[in-house]
Amino acid sequence: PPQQVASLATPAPKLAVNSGDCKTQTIDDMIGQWDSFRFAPIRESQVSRAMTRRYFKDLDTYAESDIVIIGAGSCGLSAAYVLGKQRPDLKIAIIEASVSPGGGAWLGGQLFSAMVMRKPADAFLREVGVPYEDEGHYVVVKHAALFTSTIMSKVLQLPNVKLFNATCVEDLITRPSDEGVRISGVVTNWTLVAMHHDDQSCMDPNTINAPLVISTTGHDGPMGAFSVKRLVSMQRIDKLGGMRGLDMNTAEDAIVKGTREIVPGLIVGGMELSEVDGANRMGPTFGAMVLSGLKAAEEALKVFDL
Ligand code: AHZ
Repeated sequence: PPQQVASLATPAPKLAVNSGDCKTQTIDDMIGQWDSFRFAPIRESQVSRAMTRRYFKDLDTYAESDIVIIGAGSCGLSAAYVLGKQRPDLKIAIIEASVSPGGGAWLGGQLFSAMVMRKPADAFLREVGVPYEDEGHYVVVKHAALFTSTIMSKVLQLPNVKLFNATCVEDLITRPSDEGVRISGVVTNWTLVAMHHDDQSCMDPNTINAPLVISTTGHDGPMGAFSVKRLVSMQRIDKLGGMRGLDMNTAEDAIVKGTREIVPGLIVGGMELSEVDGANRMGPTFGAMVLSGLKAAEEALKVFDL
C-alpha cells in the first residue's frame, strides 16, 4: 500500500546555538528601550566563517547523497517534503538553478495572486497546513506565494534536506548497467559560473553521487526539461514527445499517473514529464504538481525499501 505521509505534529528540532554569555531577550524586552539598545558584538570573520564552514561541510556531507532532487518548483518541493518527512534517515539534496527556489509557483496564472488546485490535491494543502477556500471541485489558495513559502519552510526545516540554490545541474553522472546506463548522480556548477561557459576558459563542475535522482525541472524553455533533453543527447531515449497544448482535464491526470522512473536511477515528475510523454499542459492549476511530487516520492521509496 502507498506509504502514509507522516503528520506535521512534531516540531522541527532546534539547531544548537552557542549563546555564550549573551542574554536571550524577548521582543517585549526591546520595545520602548531603543535608547539603550545595541546588538551583540561580532567580528566580520565570524560572519564569514559561520557561512563558509557550514556551506563547505554541507558540500562534503551531501557529496554522497541518497536522493538528489533537481529543481525546487512546486513538484520538486512536494517530493522533498514527503521524502524528507517519511525517511529522516535519507540524505536529500535539492539543486535549484535560481537564487530563489519555488519555480513557477509564486503566482497563479498570468501574474495573478491566487493558486487553484483541483480536488483531491486539497489533501496535500491540509497536510502542509495551507488554508484555502473550497469551491466544490477545486480549492483556491489566496496567495500562490502562501503555498510556496509554507512548503518551502517545512522542507528547509527538515534536518536531512539541504537546498543548494543558485546551483544548476549541468549534467548527469552515469554508470554502465544491464539496462544500458544507470543515472548515479549529478554534475553541478554555481549557476553564475554556468552562465559564463561561453566567455571564460574552462570552469569545471562539481559532482554529487546518489543512487537516485528525481528531476523536476519544468517544461522546455530557457532552463527547463534539463534531464530529459540530456537523455536524448546521450541517446538514452530516442526523442521527446513534446509538450502538447493546454487541456486541464487530460493534463493533470496524465502527469500524476505518468510520474515514474524513466531510465534506471532517474525519476521524472512535474511538467518536465510532459516533454517526454507528449502530455498536455494544464496552465495555472497546480494539483498535478503536488501529487506528481507525492508519486515521485512513492516511486523513490520503492528503491530504498528494498
Ligand atoms: O529554476 C528552475 C525551477 O525552479 C529549476 N531548474 C530548471 N533547470 C534546472 C537545472 N538545475 C537546477 N538544470 C533547474 N534547477 O527547476 C524548477 C522547475 O520549477 P517549475 O515550477 O518550472 O516546474 P514544476 O514542474 O515544478 O511546475 C510546473 C508548473 C506549471 S507549468 C504549467 C504550464 O505551462 O501549463 N502549468 C503548471 C502548473
